Amino acid sequence: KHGILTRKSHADMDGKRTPRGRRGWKKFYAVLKGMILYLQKDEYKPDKDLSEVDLKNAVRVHHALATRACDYSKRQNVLKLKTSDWRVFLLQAPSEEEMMSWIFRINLV
Ligand code: I3P
Repeated sequence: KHGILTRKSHADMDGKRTPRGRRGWKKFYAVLKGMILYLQKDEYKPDKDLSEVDLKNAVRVHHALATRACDYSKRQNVLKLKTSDWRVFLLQAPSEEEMMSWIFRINLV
């Protein structure tokens, strides 16, 4: 699965709140492949290697939990992703349908 996702980092690997300065929203081209959600700067090209930054932004979604971000109302179609290493991301999809589809697919991994 792939598509546009806008990401906000809410908590880091230690489970602590992501500090100010790193809590902004950023748009990515997201690709879910195997157990990894790649958050890439540019659209996926099969023949192109991922950049170092793209690899750094990749999220392991094995044993992660995706839910609708019910407690976040500033933006629409936002899902909450909790990873097995205690990170928390808010991910905004372009539509309700896309958000539901991402939640479903992430939780299948
Ligand atoms: C954050 C940025 C986010 C905002 C966040 C700020 O600043 O303005 O958009 O979240 O508020 O800390 P920075 O880019 O300097 O990290 P919202 O869009 O949800 O308001 P927060 O600290 O209350 O999460």
